[in-house]
Amino acid sequence: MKLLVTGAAGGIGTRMRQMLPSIYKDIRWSDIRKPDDLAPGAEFVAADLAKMEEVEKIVAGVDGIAHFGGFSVEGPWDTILQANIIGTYNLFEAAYRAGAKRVIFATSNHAVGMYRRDQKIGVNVTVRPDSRYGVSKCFGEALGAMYADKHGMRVTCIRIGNFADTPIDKRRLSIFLHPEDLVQLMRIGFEHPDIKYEIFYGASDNAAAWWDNSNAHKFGYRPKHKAEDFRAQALAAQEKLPADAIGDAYQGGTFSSAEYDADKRR
Ligand code: 15L
Repeated sequence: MKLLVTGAAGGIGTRMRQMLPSIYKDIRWSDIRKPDDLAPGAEFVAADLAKMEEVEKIVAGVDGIAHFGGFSVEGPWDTILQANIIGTYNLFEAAYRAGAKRVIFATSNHAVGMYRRDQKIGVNVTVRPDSRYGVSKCFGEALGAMYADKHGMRVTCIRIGNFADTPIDKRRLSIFLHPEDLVQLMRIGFEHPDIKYEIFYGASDNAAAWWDNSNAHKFGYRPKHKAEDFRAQALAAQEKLPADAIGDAYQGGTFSSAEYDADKRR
């Protein structure tokens, strides 16, 4: 199986460059610029996701794609439009034309960030994005559904919580995702014979979870890491953060409270 991983220079991509080569032997890495710490001999092809002709080059000959590329936080509309809307469209469309069989789309908790923290949600709820970034992730999930349902691509959307070695504050006790657990979810996306179109929450075994991740469990996901092991240090870090009435009420945290003016306008 030849794989393409986009976003190779980003936080997740950098960690994946350390972890995936022991599992998958033939990986092409891509990003807009070559990472300085690329392993000797690793295959790298640069591409601007907003340019279809460049995306066509990176997908050529691959069987599976993990799409971590794009803009990974809230940003101005044009940045989100180019990197995440046009970029994700180019990625799926080029993958389809090139005959790639499987795509793992790194979506985000911010696709559902306007659910309140006292709500437990599964993968069948209406999306409630908390930002333009979150909207772009909903767009990517919808695009994935279309390529799966109409064109038979096997698509796995992983709504990533917070990718880190430990949960860094109170909110992250609910959404922490250890790198090893992400790799486990990716292996399901690349290898499970029954994947057609699935959404999984990218979360470890978190006692304070806001998400019902039974769909991932149905496909064999057994996370090894637990946010609770770090509760004391996460709460100590939280003490140093400013209170945020809206951000602390909604799942998306500061993504939910930034630019929030609903109460003033109603
Ligand atoms: C995300 O989607 C971002 O890519 C990441 O930088 C974090 O902000 C994360 O969500 C989070 O919600 O903690």
